Amino acid sequence: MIKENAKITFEKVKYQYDMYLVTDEKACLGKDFYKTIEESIKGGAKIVQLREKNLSTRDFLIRAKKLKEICDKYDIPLLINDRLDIALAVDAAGVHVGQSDMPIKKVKELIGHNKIVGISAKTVNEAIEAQEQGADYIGVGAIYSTDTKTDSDVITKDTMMDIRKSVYIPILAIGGVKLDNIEVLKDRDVDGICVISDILNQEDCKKRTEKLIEKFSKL
Ligand code: TZP
Ligand code: MG
Repeated sequence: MIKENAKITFEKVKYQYDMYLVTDEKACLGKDFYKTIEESIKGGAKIVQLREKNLSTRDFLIRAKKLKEICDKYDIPLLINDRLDIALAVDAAGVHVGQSDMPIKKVKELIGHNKIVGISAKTVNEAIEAQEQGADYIGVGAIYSTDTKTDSDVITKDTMMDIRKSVYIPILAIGGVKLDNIEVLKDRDVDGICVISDILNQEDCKKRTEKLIEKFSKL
């Protein structure tokens, strides 16, 4: 049993969360969806979450399959937002859930403990509970209000710092994170940034991803 757990831990430590790209076709502003994501991966995105709010199950599956091929080509994990069934169908690296989605414990039971399961949290209690349930990372935000997700409340710096002090698993800043405001994360001791529009909106997504990584690494 110990050996098995050790293997799982070993497999997971290879994952890095510093530059976490979340997809949104609208944010690609008409550019080819797959090429845009691939450019960001070339620029250094270390993990991709396929987040689709308006696709039919059939189209979501097609998109997930294609994106999985791209992620496999670069040997980076693909996570699926919310839809455990889609993640299982394409053998994705894991799932990202929200507070009202399937609880982490249940997701892990179903998908397997060697997969990545992340969750969004806004409070210390949510973060502690996520860690207790076995979350592999926590997305914390919104840092700024964002047109990409208009119903996401902004959290304060104090809340972010309190969450940081309360959990040891990686915490990632999400919501309105941009190249020209990333300094705000200084001292917050976050392990990574989750970005949609500030990457996907760009003409040169590769360069933008590189710049974000460089600036984040110097905070
Ligand atoms: N969860 C909280 S804010 C957000 C999500 C999915 C959207 C982030 O998008 P952007 O464009 O990087 O602000
Ligand atoms: Mg959700």
